Amino acid sequence: MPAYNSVPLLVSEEVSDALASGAPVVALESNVITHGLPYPDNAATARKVEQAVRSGGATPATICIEDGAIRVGMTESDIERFAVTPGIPKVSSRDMSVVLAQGQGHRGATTVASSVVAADLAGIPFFSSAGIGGVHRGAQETMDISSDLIQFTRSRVAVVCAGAKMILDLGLTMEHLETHCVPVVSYRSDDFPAFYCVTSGFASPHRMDDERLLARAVENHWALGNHSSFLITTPVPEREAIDSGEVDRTIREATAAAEKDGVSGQAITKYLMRAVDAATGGRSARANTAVLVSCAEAAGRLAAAHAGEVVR
Ligand code: PSU
Ligand code: MN
Repeated sequence: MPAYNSVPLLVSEEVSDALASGAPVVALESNVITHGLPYPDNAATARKVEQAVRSGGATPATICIEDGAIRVGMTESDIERFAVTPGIPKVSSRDMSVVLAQGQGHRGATTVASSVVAADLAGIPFFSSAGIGGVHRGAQETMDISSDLIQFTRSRVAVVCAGAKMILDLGLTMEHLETHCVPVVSYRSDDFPAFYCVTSGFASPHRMDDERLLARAVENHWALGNHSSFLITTPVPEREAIDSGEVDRTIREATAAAEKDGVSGQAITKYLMRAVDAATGGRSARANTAVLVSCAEAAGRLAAAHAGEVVR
């Protein structure tokens, strides 16, 4: 086997101290900063999400790529820089090698897939995101399936999320996860959620309410020899939720408009989300923050339970 150069991994002092002492850490993506809400709400939200991880009992580690290195644990000023700089590319797992090689002056905002790659490399067992990528509506024709789902079959990370957005085909997304042996457990809920909708209309394959048992299930998955992810869903609090019927109609209209405007591939998520935000008068943008915060808080709590349960 030829030896490969290792990828520069710049782990912040706080995160590296936490990892060295076996304290819980939750990895976070940066694509949500650059491709989610507009400035300054994106920066404010990223700070709230980090705070939510802390109130759950863990250390946040927001991930990005900058100057040829993977940064694990962005500082306040890193977050601000990413939030204000236009045009930072969305970097999913297949793009990482290229952006890292480009080096100085190149930045990348990590998706769920690439953040999970980085978390696995850094030895961080938990990651939190509001919504994972999934199988797109019409994927039978377009073959648009998020790399997030594929990366879950390769990285050993527990992923906490509120399911995926209604803009996706959630039935097919769940089928895909099942086919690829990715466990799905809903924490304190019976249903697979749909981002800012409490339910997708699909029952979850498993429900667990006890964090310690959930931590054991995660460890069992890895002890069984699986080098893959473990999906944990948690729904947005009811008072912040949005009615799924309302969103569904908007998405259908926006999907048709996107096709007419020739928007597809990597750009489709942002396009559809902006359409939903406009149709709900900004209510979905607020709900978006609520979902990120509630997932991060649950992830902090679950990572803390996991760290207490597992001695490596
Ligand atoms: N889902 C959301 N908001 C997002 C994304 C997904 O509700 O911003 C982002 C995440 O970074 C996710 C990525 O990992 O989009 C998936 O993109 P694609 O479908 O192109 O793989
Ligand atoms: Mn895609």
